[in-house]
Amino acid sequence: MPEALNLIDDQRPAQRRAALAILDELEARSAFPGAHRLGVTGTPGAGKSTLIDALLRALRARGETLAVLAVDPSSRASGGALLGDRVRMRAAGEDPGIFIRSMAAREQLGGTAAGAHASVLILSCVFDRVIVETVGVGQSESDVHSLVDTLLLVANPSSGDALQFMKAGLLEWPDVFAVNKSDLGAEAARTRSELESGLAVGESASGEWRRAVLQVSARDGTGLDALQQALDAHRDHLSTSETLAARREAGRVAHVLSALRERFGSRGVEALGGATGVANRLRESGAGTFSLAAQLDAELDAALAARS
Ligand SMILES: Nc1nc2c(ncn2[C@@H]2O[C@H](COP(=O)(O)OP(=O)(O)O)[C@@H](O)[C@H]2O)c(=O)[nH]1
Ligand SMILES: [Mg+2]
Repeated sequence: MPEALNLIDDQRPAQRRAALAILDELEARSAFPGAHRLGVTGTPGAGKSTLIDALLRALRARGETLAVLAVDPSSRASGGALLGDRVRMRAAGEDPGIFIRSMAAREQLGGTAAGAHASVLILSCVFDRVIVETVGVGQSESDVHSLVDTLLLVANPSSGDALQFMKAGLLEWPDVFAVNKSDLGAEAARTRSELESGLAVGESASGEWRRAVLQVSARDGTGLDALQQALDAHRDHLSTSETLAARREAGRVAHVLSALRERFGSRGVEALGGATGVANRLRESGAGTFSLAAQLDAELDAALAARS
């Protein structure tokens, strides 16, 4: 597993081509719907890692195998927060049914999105559920949304948090909301109703899935059963309504777009006809996401070279 994940970091041309071929193959062959891809986002300190640890224990006890990809936007694979995540996710222990890996986001989410996208693909071929933990900092919400089937937002029990999400326009992305640390008292209930009223405004955008705000405590286990049920219910909702395939497809397009945008800016993306153009190319070429991204990259390179 670590070898497969390392392959995608290898930038040498031959290795890169081999990696792309492997990823396309995995993508083409992986069972649908396959692993549940769950994103967990929220402000630093909201309790994402602690909550994931609690979920790992509960889901593992049900017989599931799980992988966690912790994406840290502030560091380039330095120690700090990532080490903290390891410490807080103790459930792993020596259990081969649980795999935890950290990656630095500057090179990944919103940076080289390919890394996160490829990692999720590889892990979802092996584990029943893949959990992506990422700090919520504006833009990354839509990035992580395009990586996963279900996005969980973990909030602190504080009005400040709720307000900040609303101001930043972040409420449109998550599918399930959890106000954590309800063991700390009444503030959690207030934050919950604030979030609920914020959601009511954007309700139509979320289609038929009714987004719920749950109150949980990763520390004492309050609300964790309900949270698990909500996460599974969302996944079931997606699978039965056929929106899962559409969401995965949109995720592939988003991956190609962010890879291109990173190198060529939005101008480059426009030259290819924007999101619609890329979606059409994906459909018409029948190519895998990873090799198509590389191919379009080369096309834009050639176009630029021809112009200069
Ligand atoms: N009281 C209380 N503290 C919590 C709870 N969940 C997490 N914490 C604490 O909040 C701090 C941040 O938790 P962490 O999981 O690292 O947050 P992350 O940055 O969102 O991953 C730690 O000190 C945790 O022990 C909870 O349910 N109740
Ligand atoms: Mg964390």
